Amino acid sequence: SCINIAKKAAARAAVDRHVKSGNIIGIGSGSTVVFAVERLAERVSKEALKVKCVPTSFQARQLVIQHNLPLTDLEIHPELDICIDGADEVDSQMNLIKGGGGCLLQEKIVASCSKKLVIIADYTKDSQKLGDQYKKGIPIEVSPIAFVPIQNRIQKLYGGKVELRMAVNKAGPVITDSGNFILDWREFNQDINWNEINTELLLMPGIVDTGLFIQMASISYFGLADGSFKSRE
Ligand code: DER
Repeated sequence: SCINIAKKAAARAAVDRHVKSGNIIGIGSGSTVVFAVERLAERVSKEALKVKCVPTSFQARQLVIQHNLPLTDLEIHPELDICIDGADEVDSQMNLIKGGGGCLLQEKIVASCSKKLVIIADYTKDSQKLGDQYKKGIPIEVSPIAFVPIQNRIQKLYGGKVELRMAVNKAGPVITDSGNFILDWREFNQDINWNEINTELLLMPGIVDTGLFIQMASISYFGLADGSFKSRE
């Protein structure tokens, strides 16, 4: 599909331009990073690259293991050279909205330990990942006991709608890899200062982290349906 062609183009550009032998690499979560891990495995076998991978989720860990890539973690390698991850939106200031796949907490932790965060995303007419739409809402990871008071407080303070993310193939809410719930905050008034909001949200007891990655990304690669890509930094 043209979306996968676009994802693959972004993923290959990131891996080919930024990964070198000896790198400790953060592996993001979601569908686009699958193409990055495939390209990484290709390069490791073709060029005998020496790399080690720190996963950002159970999904990412399975991906690394399935591609026979060396696995490590933040206890052994607390400083990474690069983290390659997807995003739901990249705005004009290179701030990210992440968490569409519910992995934002470990993604943000691993990204914060990396010298460089490289974002890969598809840029097709129906993916709408670039620009200041904030259409998909902001995911917020919360402690399960606190989700109702936090829902009420966000709606009261900032407006919009805050919904508990329900699972599809399991009864009840999505439970993250860290055992928390995800709230999706939508329909807020557009022109708010995301940096300020993010700081205020992180001060709320019970909020573990947000899907707002403010000024963390170094460069973003957007793949196009024709297999080409463009980058933003
Ligand atoms: O959950 C996440 O943050 C993922 O990285 C997500 O934002 C990107 O997933 P995709 O590559 O499947 O669009």
